Amino acid sequence: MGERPIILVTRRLPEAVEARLLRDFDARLNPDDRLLSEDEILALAEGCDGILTSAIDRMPGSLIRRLPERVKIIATFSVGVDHIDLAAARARGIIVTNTPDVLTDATADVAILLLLAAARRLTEGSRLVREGKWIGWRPTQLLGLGLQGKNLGIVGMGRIGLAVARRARAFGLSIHYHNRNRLPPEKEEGAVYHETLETLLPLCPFVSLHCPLTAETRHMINRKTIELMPPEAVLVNTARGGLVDDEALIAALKSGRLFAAGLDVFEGEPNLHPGYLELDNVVLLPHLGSATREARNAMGFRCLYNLDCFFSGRPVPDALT
Ligand code: 8YV
Repeated sequence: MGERPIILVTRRLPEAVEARLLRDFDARLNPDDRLLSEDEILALAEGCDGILTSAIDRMPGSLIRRLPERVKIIATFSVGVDHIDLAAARARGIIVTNTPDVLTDATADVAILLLLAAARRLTEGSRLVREGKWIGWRPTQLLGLGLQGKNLGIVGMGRIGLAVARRARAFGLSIHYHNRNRLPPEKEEGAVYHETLETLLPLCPFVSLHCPLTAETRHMINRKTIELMPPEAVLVNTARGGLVDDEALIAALKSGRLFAAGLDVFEGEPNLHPGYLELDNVVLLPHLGSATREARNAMGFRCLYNLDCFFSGRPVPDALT
């Protein structure tokens, strides 16, 4: 076997994934799992053939343009690629790959988890018990919202949106969706398509976000669009924090205009807007969408498969550039 490709791995990965990396590549690991600065990434990428990165390592054009000539592939341990300037990578002839499919179920599960938790006031109930303030069952205690017979609006009907729709039907929800393009009927399975958010939102007491973060979708949930939602609606976000204008959402949760929200992602995470911490009607998770053993292993192996294909001259399945 010839020289093994040298791969910079920006974050600590599941054990089995790192073992395979060390077996098949000359891998530069990050055992302390320290978040690397752009300058550190540049310095460590010296002499590397590829980078295995993650969604919290920002790769703007200014970084990509300065990467050593030798770097030819960036495999990101995520399905989202808003942290990478794809145009800059394309211009440099660098292949960027992501990890679709393998985290679909895990992320859809968390969307449903948050939907139920927000609708049924998990934060308040859990706090009552943990703080020893629960004095007993009462017929009117912490009443939440039922799902049966209501509409769920799914914004972004890709793999994860579809998986959420499948789960939501089991809870008696009817599906409405907004997507760049309408899906073929066999994929819609009865879901109602809306060309715009403006027609979707007024019909949906529950809304779940599943679209990528782009210049067009940034702050799509804002003061104006929240006003379109029915009174006391519930918003779930497992996609990207930047889709939501935090100030607007916090104001709506505070005033009771929205009943609750379930959030797994935040603009500027891990530094979320402090206003969320003061609210009882929001369920907060630390970006756990894909955090199952199964999904994280599969994401790692998907990155490795892309690297294998690239370095052995085969077509790269998840190439985006
Ligand atoms: C990842 C995600 O766990 O894949 C994505 O886009 O947001 C999460 O599932 C996270 O981004 C780590 O890279």
